Amino acid sequence: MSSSISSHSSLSLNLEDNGVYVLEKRSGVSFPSILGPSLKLCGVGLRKKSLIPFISFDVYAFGVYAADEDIKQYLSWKYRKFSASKLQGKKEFIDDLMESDIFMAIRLQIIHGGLSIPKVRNVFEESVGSRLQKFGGSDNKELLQRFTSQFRDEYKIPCGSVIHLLREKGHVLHTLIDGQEVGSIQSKLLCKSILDLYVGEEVFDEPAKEEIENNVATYLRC
Ligand code: DAO
Ligand code: DAO
Repeated sequence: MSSSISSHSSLSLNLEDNGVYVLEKRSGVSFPSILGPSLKLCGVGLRKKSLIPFISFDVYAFGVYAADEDIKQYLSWKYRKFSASKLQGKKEFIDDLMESDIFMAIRLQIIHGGLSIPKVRNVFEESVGSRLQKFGGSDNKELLQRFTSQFRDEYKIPCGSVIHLLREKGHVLHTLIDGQEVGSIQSKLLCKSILDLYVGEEVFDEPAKEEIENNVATYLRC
């Protein structure tokens, strides 16, 4: 994939916020309500990881963002006639959000100290890998490999590190660690698989998903 400059590219590396924050209460992490000129916060949540039954720890807090203009452009014609409560849990609506060419971002802030990259890679071989399989079938080893190989062993993600996963126009997934781009991959399947972890059928944080659905439904109209 060439690194052609899309209309959002220069902005993605300059994700300034507007100074208004939303608190993820359980972790105490706050998220800017706006990222760059077009991304609006849709919801915040917590990613936990269980080690053994009943014992889990918090890995990162996350915020899900979307460009409200894109939501209007791609989803309004089909869904604006439904109330937010009608859209809650509607699978087709979520599928369209995940599959349309809507500029979106996930911002992760690491809470758990001492995550080593090899450990992290193993964990998302499981999480992202299972979604690639779910949506794309068994033949996606190469794509998973391309995604995970962006994260080199020598990278450090101490507590407080901020990671952005940006889905830009054309289903290009850019990954930034503390503001530095570490790679980009053009794949609709990969973008959908990542979003599915936060807004799909079996998510890390169910109340966060409801909040996201609700806000996306609001952005359809205003
Ligand atoms: O610390 O021993 C441990 C367990 C490590 C679990 C790693 C979970 C990583 C989850 C993905 C993080 C993506 C930034
Ligand atoms: O939480 O299991 C999960 C999936 C996380 C999605 C991928 C996050 C990528 C973060 C890379 C940081 C490692 C250097």
